[in-house]
Amino acid sequence: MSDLRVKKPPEEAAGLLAALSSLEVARTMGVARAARTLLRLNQEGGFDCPGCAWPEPEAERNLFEFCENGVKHVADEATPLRVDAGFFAEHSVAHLRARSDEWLNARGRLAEPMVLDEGAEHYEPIGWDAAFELVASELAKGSPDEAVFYTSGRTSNEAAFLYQLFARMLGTNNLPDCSNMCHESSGAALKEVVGVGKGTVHLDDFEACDAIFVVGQNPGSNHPRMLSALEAAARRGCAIVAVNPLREPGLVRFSHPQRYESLLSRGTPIATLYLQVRIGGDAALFRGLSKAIVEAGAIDREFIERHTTGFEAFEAHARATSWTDIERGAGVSRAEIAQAAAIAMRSERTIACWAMGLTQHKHSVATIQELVSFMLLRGNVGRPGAGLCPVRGHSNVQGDRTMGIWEKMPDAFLDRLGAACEFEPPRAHGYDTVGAIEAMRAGKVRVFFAMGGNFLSAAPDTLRTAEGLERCALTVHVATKLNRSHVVTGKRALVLPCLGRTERDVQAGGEQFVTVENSMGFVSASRGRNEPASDRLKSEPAIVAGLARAALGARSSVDWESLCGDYDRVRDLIATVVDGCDGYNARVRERGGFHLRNAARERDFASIGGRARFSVHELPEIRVEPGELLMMTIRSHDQFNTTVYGPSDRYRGIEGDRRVVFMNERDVERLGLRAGERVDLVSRYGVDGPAAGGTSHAETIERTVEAFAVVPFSIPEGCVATYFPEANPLVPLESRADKSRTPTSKSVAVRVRKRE
Ligand SMILES: Nc1nc2c(c(=O)[nH]1)N[C@H]1C(S)=C(S)[C@@H](COP(=O)(O)OP(=O)(O)OC[C@H]3O[C@@H](n4cnc5c(=O)[nH]c(N)nc54)[C@H](O)[C@@H]3O)O[C@H]1N2
Ligand SMILES: Nc1nc2c(c(=O)[nH]1)N[C@H]1C(S)=C(S)[C@@H](COP(=O)(O)OP(=O)(O)OC[C@H]3O[C@@H](n4cnc5c(=O)[nH]c(N)nc54)[C@H](O)[C@@H]3O)O[C@H]1N2
Ligand SMILES: [Mo]
Repeated sequence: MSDLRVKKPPEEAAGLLAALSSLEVARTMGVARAARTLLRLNQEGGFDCPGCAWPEPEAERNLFEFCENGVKHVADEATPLRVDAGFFAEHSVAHLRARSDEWLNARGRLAEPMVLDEGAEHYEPIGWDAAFELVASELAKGSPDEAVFYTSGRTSNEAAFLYQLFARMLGTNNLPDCSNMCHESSGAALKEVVGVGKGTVHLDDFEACDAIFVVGQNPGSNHPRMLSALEAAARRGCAIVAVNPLREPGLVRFSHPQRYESLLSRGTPIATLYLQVRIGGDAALFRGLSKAIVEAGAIDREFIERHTTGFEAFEAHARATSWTDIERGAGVSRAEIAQAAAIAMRSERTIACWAMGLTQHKHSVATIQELVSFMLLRGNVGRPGAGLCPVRGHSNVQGDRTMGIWEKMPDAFLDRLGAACEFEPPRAHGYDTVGAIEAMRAGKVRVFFAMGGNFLSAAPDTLRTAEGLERCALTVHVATKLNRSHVVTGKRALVLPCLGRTERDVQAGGEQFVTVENSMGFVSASRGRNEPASDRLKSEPAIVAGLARAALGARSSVDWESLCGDYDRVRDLIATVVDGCDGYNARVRERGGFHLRNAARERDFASIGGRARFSVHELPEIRVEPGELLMMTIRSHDQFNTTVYGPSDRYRGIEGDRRVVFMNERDVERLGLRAGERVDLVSRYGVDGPAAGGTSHAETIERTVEAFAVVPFSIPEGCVATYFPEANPLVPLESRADKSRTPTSKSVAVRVRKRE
């Protein structure tokens, strides 16, 4: 039946196992090809890792500037297998739908453009021009706002810029992206209180800090190269505080997989202090830390007076919050909070890092602002060795935003775009991800177009999102690998295969490179050298250009052909439109790239009236009904978002099966369950109800996933964890974060139902 094996989680991350595991992946690519490819990974003149957005060192790069998981992402793209017309002739769409995400991905690289006609059972080959004509004719049947243009975060700056230009020339701001499900809460929170929606630290700040808070993040699996920075910091005595409901081995101990001595030793302890908060307990925790700091008078008064506003109200509010409320909300004791506060007060320079554990809750924006207030108290913004560090996910998700992929870009950007390209951009805000799904469900979307990604599996509420996609007249996916979104389609569908990061991109003007921006605002070039997976692939910029020519025709004053013939011309246009990008072409060619200016990093808060803001929030009431547990959906070590490489989660001791639910032992016992028992998980959510649970509403929808195995784990009582995307059918479309509208994938109220 099941191959599930549960082992004791290892005591440390990386080390010998990681080194061996990445070699195994390289073997599947062929050793020579693997070696050639990997030697160019994250090197100057090479390509940017298609995995996460953690930066490469600017000064000295190692010969091997990549991690075990980066190798997997590269190998996944550089696979020798192909999905071509023959494959689709053999497998009907119905047959493909019945296969797992893992199986679909493992078939290989998409090799030629394919079309699924209305009523057809198989995809069939189609020429590029016919494909562009098909999209153009469908677009022409409706208003521009009946089209949606989604972006995933692997898209280069050049492709992203052209793509948003095309959408806006067509007449819509319907530009949802994966960021809507990811760090949207960070952007929304930071913009309000420090004026810039991005992080304020650079990599070298990690060499100068005294304390690092790693909150709601699992770098061992998702940003493995960050562990090198944490390890180096730990070795020189920097204190590291981990805040996470799960005890993640990567935050406990790490041995560097590329250092010989650490292959033999037990590795470096990482977390000085590990606070196992309850899910959503971070706001209360940071309030507690702030309370301890103001009560001790350990604040940076000069910074507060010169650079901030709202301190008095915040201070009074923090003092007035009772320790009982803080302890209950956070799920950690006052004594533990005092230990963390002592670390914060001893530290002159503190960095706070965070990821999805903070962003995917109903109260995420307020929680991140609570964290910012804690940082402002001691002047930890805009000073060397200190700062705010939202750690981005996809390798270019931050760059895509900078280039204008957003449903609500500010008018200043639209003004410059319109002036440079001689048109009047639409001003009404477009759909974000959740808004797009609602519009599809309401029959308001004719064409859904995705530049990368796997919308169906990434989005919340899988079944209801599928119903939305199926109501579209045409769904189009520009992709490298086959995924579920290609087989749950509109009335007609196109799959358009594109070049990957690792591949040579030759256009009319010769060989091209693209640019990307990492999590720390550093922009650099990426140049693939591998032979393209097939001679029928186009680059993403060429696909946008082809589509724009077909759909806009004489309406567009932009010379698309010339732009995509030489990406330098796209970059010249970027330089005139995008803030901070003047001299773009020259600057990406100098010394490996350049940092975009971040005003908050310079303590310039002019955009929000000259001062950073302390904010006052009520602590969230995290309500679950009796009998409900709060569920977070997380990534395993062996996946990249919806791309599942295998059924293993080595650091958490899971092998052979991903349909598991991690539970506290006392909950297992209380509910009369046994380890390994299969249960169904049910979420019930009233439309307009509270994020966590709530069954008191008129219209309640019950959602179920079946046969998840119970795994007792080190997690607070009342909290459970499952894997994304298997548990996405449980995430209610209507449950989203205040202000950022991010689906609350880390707090879903569920019930455990025994199986007969
Ligand atoms: N190998 C690999 N690398 C990746 C990805 C991948 O799938 N695979 N995905 C990329 C992308 S797009 C992203 S956004 C990042 C994601 O990187 P992460 O944010 O690290 O990813 P998640 O697995 O979603 O993990 C969130 C962590 O938050 C914790 N958590 C959950 N709820 C709470 C909470 O309420 N409070 C606190 N303090 N912690 C909580 C979980 O226990 C878990 O450790 O990684 C990127 N890098
Ligand atoms: N329940 C739950 N849901 C979540 C999350 C969660 O933690 N829990 N996390 C959310 C987050 S943080 C994110 S970022 C989203 C991710 O959402 P997406 O970005 O939509 O999903 P990915 O799985 O990253 O997309 C993978 C697909 O991208 C395509 N691809 C890969 N490389 C390229 C390329 O170079 N070009 C093109 N055109 N296509 C390419 C491949 O076909 C592959 O199948 O999911 C979100 N959904
Ligand atoms: Mo993400």
